[in-house]
Amino acid sequence: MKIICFQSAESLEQMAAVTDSGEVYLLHQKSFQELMKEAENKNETCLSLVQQTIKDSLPIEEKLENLSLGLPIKPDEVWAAGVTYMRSREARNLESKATGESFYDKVYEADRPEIFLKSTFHRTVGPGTPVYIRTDSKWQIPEPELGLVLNRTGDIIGYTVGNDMSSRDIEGENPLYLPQAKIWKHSCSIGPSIRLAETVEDPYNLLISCRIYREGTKVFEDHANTSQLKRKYDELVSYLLRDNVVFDGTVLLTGTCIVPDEDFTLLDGDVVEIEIPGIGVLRNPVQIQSSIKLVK
Ligand code: DO4
Ligand code: MG
Repeated sequence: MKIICFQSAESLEQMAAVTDSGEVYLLHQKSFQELMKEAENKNETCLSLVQQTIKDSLPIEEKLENLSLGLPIKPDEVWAAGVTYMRSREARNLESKATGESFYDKVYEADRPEIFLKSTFHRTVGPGTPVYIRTDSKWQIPEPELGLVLNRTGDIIGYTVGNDMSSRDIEGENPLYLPQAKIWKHSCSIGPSIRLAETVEDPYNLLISCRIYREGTKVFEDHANTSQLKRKYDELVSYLLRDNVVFDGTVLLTGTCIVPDEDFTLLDGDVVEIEIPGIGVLRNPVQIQSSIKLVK
């Protein structure tokens, strides 16, 4: 069972549930957080609440592929874990020109994972909306990641697809620049759906694919599997919760295992597709936000 949010004919945001056979049922809740709250108040899971809601109703006639999907959740905060896959460790060492044991080597092996604030609702986009590349970076990539949708006590309520847009030259110059290498307007994309956790058979066996198109030609493609993750999801969540305040609907991205080769950078006009079967394809055009003026 997946939860989506689409734009109705009246241009209103409409929440809906999508069954495994692809039927779409309208939900009365206005947001994913409202669904979580209602389930909690009724002492039920989101899945059982949705199943009861749709059991006596009919699916809509429109097909899922014809709906204009938006952000399935408006998270107050998106957090991200880093260097949770060997591929990420190698890529960070390369971009920072590390010699000897680096901070990246250390954090990959350490008990405490790297966890950082990635985005807020106003910086986050859903499928179809452009992700932006920075005007002051020459080396930028998408980071395809599995996202955990959490409640305020850290339970994993669902899974989504995330794009942790990143600037490799800014982070490579100095790791203290991490917030600038990670956070800017439209630097985070999530969606197209949230798959409810109970309906995911094995979250440690999810295929993640990434494709990048330039002028209609595929210029990059790679795949990874969450089985390659160095850590457990509960472990990442437990560090996020430590001495912190976490909101219902917080998204925690779990790190990337796909990094394009060093001669690749995103360009204005590219299209990024990130796919996790069972959740969907997160597709975003890439844009340089030329209206942003650099402060000299
Ligand atoms: O250390 C920087 C961030 C790494 C990251 O975002 C990732 O591994 O996905
Ligand atoms: Mg990342």
